[in-house]
Amino acid sequence: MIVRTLADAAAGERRINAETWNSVRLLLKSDGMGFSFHITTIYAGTTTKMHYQNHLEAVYCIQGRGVLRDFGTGQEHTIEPGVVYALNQHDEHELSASEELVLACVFNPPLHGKEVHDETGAYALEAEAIAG
Ligand code: 9YT
Repeated sequence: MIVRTLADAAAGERRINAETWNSVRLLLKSDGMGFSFHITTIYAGTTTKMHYQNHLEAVYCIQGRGVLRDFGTGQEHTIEPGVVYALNQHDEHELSASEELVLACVFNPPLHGKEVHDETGAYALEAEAIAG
C-alpha cells in the first residue's frame, strides 16, 4: 500500500513548477499503478495551451473557475468545482483561469515525474524519473 500526503509531496521533488502552473505528482509510473495522479494548480489570469499527443488525461476541478477551449470543435466549457473533462482523443485545447484552479489530474500512460510541456504542449513519453 502507498500512503503519502500532498504536503509531503509538495515539499519534495514531486512538485514541478512551470510558468502558468505547478503540479504535485502524488502517484507516478514508479508507483506501478498504470496511471499517474497529480494535483495541479493553474495560476489566476493565465492561459495554458496543451496537446497531449502521447497521453490521455482526465481532469476534475476541485476549486476555482476558468474556461476550457476545445480547438477541435471550437467549443468553450466553463470549468468550476464538480466538472470533469477527459481528453479521450488527445484533444488540442487551452485552459484559461479567471481564478486560481485546483485540479485533480490522471494521466495514462503514467508520467515518470519531471515532465513539462514541450513546444507543442505535449509531454514526451520518456522523461526523467523521480525516484521513490
Ligand atoms: C490541466 C493540465 O493538464 N495542466 C498542466 C499540468 C498537468 N496537469 C500535470 O502535469 O499535472
